[in-house]
Amino acid sequence: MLEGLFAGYARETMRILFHIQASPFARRTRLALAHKGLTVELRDVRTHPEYFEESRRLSPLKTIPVLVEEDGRVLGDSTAISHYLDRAYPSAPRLWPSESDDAHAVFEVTSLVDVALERILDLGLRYHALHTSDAWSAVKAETMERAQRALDALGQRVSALSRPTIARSGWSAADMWLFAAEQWLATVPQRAARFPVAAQVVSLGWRLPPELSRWADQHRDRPDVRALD
Ligand SMILES: N[C@@H](CCC(=O)N[C@@H](CS)C(=O)NCC(=O)O)C(=O)O
Repeated sequence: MLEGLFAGYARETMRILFHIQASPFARRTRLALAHKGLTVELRDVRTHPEYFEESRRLSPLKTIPVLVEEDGRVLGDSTAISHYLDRAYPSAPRLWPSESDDAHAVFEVTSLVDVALERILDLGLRYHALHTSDAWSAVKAETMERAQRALDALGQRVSALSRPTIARSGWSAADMWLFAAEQWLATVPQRAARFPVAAQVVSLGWRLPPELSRWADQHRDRPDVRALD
């Protein structure tokens, strides 16, 4: 059944992840692979244009990350990759908890992270060329209101925690998603001077709740987190 999910790719012996060093989607996928104890050859599509072309050819999604498994099968989208990894490597620690309370918390947090990131990336990158349109300020206000509401809700969720992780069972996809998002949002202003696209993202006017950074502080020294840089 899994075959239908993958495009064919010449057999490789090493698992490959096409990534972008600063991408929160790629970074959370690297955390997911580390949690599963899986090694991967990293191919940065920003520093190597040939890898960019290859990733575009391999996945119709046209986004990063893209995983190429050891048997050559290809899968894009960080969330799809993480669900696949839990099923393909069931004896390794789970990314997505199965117990109901943990599952509820994890699915809520990951969907809030994605609403915030995707709204901000859509306006800051994909549709920013429309910023001179008469409709821009209304679309931007409505979209950013959604993103900010998601960020604020995440701030409330982590403030209510009595432990460092979202799930009682420990480090999970929710922590990976939230940690990578916090890191990206916290550091994008530093990149704004060098990268116009980062400046566009900053110009949207979102606010990173300080509770999120305090929550992330507890995890910055994890070996898998430190290995990202
Ligand atoms: N839902 C996707 C989103 C991935 C995504 O948007 N990646 C960005 C890099 S941060 C990208 O590839 N952007 C290029 C584009 O959209 O053309 C995932 O979780 O992997």
